[in-house]
Amino acid sequence: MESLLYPIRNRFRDEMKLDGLWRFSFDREEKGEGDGWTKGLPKSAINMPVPASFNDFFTDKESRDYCGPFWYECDFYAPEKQEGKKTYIRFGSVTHRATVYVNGVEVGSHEGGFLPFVLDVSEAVNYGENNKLVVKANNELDETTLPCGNVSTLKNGKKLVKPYFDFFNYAGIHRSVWVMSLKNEHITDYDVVTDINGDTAVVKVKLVAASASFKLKGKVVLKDRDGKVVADSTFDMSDSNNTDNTVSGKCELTVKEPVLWDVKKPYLYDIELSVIDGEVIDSYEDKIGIRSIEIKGTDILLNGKPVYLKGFGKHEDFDIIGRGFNYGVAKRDFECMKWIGANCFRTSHYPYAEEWYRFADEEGFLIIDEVPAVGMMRSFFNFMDAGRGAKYTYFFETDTVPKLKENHLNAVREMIVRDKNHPSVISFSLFNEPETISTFAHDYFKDIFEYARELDPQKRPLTGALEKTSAPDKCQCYQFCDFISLNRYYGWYISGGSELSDARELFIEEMDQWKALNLNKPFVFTEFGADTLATEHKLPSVMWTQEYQNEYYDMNFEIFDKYDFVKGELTWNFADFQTSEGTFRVAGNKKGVFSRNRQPKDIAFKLKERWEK
Ligand code: EVA
Repeated sequence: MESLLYPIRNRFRDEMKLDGLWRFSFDREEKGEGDGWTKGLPKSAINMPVPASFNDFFTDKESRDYCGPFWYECDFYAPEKQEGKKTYIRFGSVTHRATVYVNGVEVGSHEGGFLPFVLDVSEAVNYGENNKLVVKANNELDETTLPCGNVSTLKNGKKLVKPYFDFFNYAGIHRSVWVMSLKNEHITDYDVVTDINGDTAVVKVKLVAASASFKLKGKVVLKDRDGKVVADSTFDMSDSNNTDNTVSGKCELTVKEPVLWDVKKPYLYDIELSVIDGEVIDSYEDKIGIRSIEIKGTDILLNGKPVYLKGFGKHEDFDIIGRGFNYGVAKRDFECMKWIGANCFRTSHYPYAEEWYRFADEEGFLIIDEVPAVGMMRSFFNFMDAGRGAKYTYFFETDTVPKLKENHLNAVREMIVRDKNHPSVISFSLFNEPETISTFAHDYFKDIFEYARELDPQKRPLTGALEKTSAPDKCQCYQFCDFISLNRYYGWYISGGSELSDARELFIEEMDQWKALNLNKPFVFTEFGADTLATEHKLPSVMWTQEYQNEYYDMNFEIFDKYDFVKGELTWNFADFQTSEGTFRVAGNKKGVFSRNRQPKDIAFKLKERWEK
């Protein structure tokens, strides 16, 4: 795998963002290749902003709901001085898959729409000239893709994507694109693990470089916020990994009286990593936090102290730009989360743009980082079917499973490699609401969890979000989780409105069953919420009004507070968001505590009061 390190610029490294206005064509007849689009798009191509989803720019349904292949193109200049070095193109994400061409030469492809990929284009680039970059993307879903879904064909022949999940299937180049120039021998990765012992911390670093030479030395320097060196080490890079032509080395740095990274007190150290062959030949700079995260009994311990998670399940979702990353939106979201007294969010239902994690490191937020394993149940409304006790076909019992699992393992690997060094990331979530009651599901997830455990150098707690069918007496997968994550809608999908008192009893019944299992693990509510129209008020309340959202939350809080093993509440959702259309969605999902344009509903003030206590 190529290096997933976030691009930076320094004495040895160059990067250029290709964000801006690209050219774009739908490929309705799937004739792009035949017509030579790999060398450049036809004159009829239109303008398209990057990063963004293409969907909501259009004023016609056919374009918004387009399903199939679509193409992007831009030009970039490769300076002569970069010749002889390595040139890479790095995509933050292309949803859901992409094949990339430089000057007509295919340079690689990637499956999965929520994680970065990096392609070596050194041989395809013309230095001292303009180069044509073409991307063929595709947004179709099936039961092997992450997330899962399928494609149906209308009587008029048009394809329509059918997600098995409750968010709009936005597509496009959603995150920044970079051209990077690196030296032939360069740093490809590093891991950092911090052990805290009284007033000393040991920072263990593993450094990996693309090189065939065992003579390289590695060097790590750690500086505090004022730029003062607090520890450094020089070491041999003598471990080789022949399968990917890298060498690596390790060191341990002792930091006396470290300032720990903590919630809302996010102290970050500068880390400078170098490789030396007589002289420094490459270096990489980043920021790290010294902190510990562990589960002890029913507690989640951050730096040895219990922490209660308060916050949200979110989406990357905004007006017009869809799922495209935008710093302004992220900034507003962090300001809203700070204002309300939250300390945590789950990247439901996919890993977000890397800038979110860098932001959270700086702002002192905790992240449950989720892989795009959503829709692993053959039901479009699993959140409702579950409440009705509907029966599912076993999802993990078909011949599509090996491919699905391969995609799932790949996404887990890419997510952990990308996000492992962020102090903000306190857990990896490996699924959202799959079928978990069959032995097939058990065997499937056993392997997924084992793989993630082995990969994460920090051995963070692992979890997965369970819906109602994954009941205490039926679920075969909760034991893989270090803390149990429940998505529950008592009072919404189950006994809503005037039946709220029944919902309360049913909720208690289920919680008592979990309690009786004596799992000695923390429980976190990773979803609970009620659809609420920001325009609606009614006394007495009915469902969908702001008054009902308040009553619903009051009932849920009463239950959470009753069970001392409940160690977190992440509401569904931070903000209203776009979904597929249907009789159950009023131009989207309205369970937001904030509206889609990030203004508070009444419930926001109740949460603020509770969370600030
Ligand atoms: C809901 N319920 O019904 C949410 C979905 C979410 O948006 C779930 O995990 O159980 C899902 O995706 O509003």
